[in-house]
Amino acid sequence: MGESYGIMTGRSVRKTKDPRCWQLLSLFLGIICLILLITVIVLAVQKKEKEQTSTLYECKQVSDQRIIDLREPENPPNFHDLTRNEIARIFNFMFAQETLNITQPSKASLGSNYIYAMELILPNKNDAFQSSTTRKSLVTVFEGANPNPVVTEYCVELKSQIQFCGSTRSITFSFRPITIPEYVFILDTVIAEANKTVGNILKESYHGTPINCGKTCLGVENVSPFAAVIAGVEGQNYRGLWVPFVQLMEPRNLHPVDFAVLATINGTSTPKADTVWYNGQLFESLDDFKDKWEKNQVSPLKIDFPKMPIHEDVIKENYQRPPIEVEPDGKRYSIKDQTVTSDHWKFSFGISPTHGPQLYDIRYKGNLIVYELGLQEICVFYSSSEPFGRFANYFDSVVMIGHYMKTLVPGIDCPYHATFIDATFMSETSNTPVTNKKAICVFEHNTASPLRRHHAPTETPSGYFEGAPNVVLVLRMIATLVNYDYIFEFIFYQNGAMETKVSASGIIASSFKSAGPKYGFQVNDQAIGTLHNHFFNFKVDLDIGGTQNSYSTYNVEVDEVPNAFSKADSSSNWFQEKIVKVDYATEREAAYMFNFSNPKYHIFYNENNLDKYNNPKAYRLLSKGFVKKVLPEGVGNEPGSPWTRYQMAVTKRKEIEPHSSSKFATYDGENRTVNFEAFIGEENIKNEDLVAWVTLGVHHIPRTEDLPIMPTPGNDISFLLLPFNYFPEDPSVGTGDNIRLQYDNPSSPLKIMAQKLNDLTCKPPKTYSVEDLLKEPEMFIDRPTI
Ligand SMILES: [Cu+2]
Repeated sequence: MGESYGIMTGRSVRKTKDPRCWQLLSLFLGIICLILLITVIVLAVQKKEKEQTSTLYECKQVSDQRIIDLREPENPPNFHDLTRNEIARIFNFMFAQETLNITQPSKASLGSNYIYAMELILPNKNDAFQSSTTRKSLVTVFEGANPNPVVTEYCVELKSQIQFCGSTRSITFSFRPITIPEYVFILDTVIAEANKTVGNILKESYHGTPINCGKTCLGVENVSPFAAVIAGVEGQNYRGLWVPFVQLMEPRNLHPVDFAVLATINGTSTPKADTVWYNGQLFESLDDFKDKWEKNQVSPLKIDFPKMPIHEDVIKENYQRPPIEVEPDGKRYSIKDQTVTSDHWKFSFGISPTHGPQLYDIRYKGNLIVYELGLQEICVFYSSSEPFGRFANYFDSVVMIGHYMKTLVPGIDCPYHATFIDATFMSETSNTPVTNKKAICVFEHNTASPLRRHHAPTETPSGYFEGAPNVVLVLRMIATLVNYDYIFEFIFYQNGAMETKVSASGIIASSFKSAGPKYGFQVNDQAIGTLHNHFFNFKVDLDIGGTQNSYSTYNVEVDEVPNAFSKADSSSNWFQEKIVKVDYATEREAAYMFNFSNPKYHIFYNENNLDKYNNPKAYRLLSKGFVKKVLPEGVGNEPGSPWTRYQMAVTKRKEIEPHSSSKFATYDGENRTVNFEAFIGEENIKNEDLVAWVTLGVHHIPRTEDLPIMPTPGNDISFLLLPFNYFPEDPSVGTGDNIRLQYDNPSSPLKIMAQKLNDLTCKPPKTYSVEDLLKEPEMFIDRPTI
């Protein structure tokens, strides 16, 4: 039974097993089919993707002639900034001079001898194009440890055996620019004394204290230098600094509290808290303020501590990214040894620690146009009813403009595809060279508007359209000078024109609202944005058709001619315009003050360099930033910037007049280190090597929309250098970016004449600058030190 059962069972099992087996087999085959199907789909998708990606290849550098080599050269060319190696050599050399008794930066104080700055000395122009010129550096040393403290400037020659060159120059100690050890010393002293003497008054008035303050702190911002000549104490080795207090809440500049202390230093003495200002009242000292407060002789001021501003969140959930630019065939320029070369332009660039951006040897298609083009100074004079706003007359070289060319953020400051270049300089706070990463950027930019275009369907024999996109080459750097950010850019157009442009952004300065409507509009609960001006001076050493240049203007004047064609009155006159060429013989004649009544073109040319029609082959200087200075000449700090008196001055180039301003301009009112007015003499300027000193400016009445951070539209000024009868026709007419559509005759098909149509069929290369931003974000903003 068991067996039969077994058999039966077996059979019955076999019988009952068979359908399961088929089921399993079907399932197995089904799975196999499914896997095969999936495999076929995956392969098909992959094939399709492969087909797609095979057409979307990565954009590649087409020309192997382009080189981007950002390494510091071992033997730098003449215009190259001091290299790390050179700065290190100068440090070693200076520290080895035992008689100079130079202190290490970490131990430097006002009373010690320490190196403040190192700057490249440009070779004489006659020697500049020789490769064997010895490089030189100006080394500024503050000699506070000397019995008679002084600032000394040394010339150091960077031969294989480094040595001093030429004579030294001594500058009155009190003329020195603002230095970090001194600045920290002053602020620490003022803050400590104010906290000790009137800390309780400050707490009662402003709901904050300068020390041990938690989240309600008072600090200082926008100090105003106060020179001996303004204080009426000339010859006393005096330096003053108005130190206004603010509530430390973003943006601190816009939380003034109408309390300031005038700190003074005589020689190398300890800073002293001098005059005090509180709520419109002046006091002789902090003690005087305290006494009068306790005697109820002070009108108290109550200001709530501000809250952190919250800006409305305007980012949508389905936010779409803005357009970006790509270089479909790679970079169309090279950079090596701080020299940029494109198909049209070649120039060298650098950063002067004192003066900021500098360009040299600017050539268009091999023609030298400008030997040297550089910022000289930035002046900003404020107006207010309170002393620290009133005396806020800034000469920005006082803080060394070049040192504040900070890291540029890709996608904001420069496009992602830009080439970013480091800047190296010597800092008073370090005995090794300091590098500001990505301080300069170079890029090509398609402005997306025509460089030229014309639509001519009725032209004989062939109707045509012709045009070219306006693609420019740009070099840019941005200086953050305390509250302001100045964007400097040099724009090179394909048609031989170049533009020097400054745009302003950053945070406006302010006075407490009681400063009154005469000086500005109230922009938040406690501040008025104070009226001020911005002036920029540029040196432009033009060499148009050689160094021997002349300056003329083509004035546009009224032309009254007879109208013999009038049937009514044949003796009547017709009025139109005419060109009157005016030549300028001397520097004084050429000092230009803008006048709307006399429109004119400013022309630089070589009198012996004429075209076949006898036109001088010239360049025209066109300013889009001439501004009238309204302050009177010769009073206050005005004589420190005589270049603001002229929209342009043209002088004979002299090696002894390298700059229109100096880092001593803030405090040297007693005896100017650079006297620009003296540059403008009776010297002949016909057939001479000429320099145009160009002043751009704006008057700024702040508005609420300048908060929280000033937008750039409307805050940009520039000047252009434009070829004017220099070339026989637009020299960019043959540019590869040109497009011409043409019918050879009325019945022929339309021809498209273009090098390459710019439809993007390749995948843009990954922009390394984005990767930097993600990998090393701290490169782009200094970590707070406190
Ligand atoms: Cu401004």
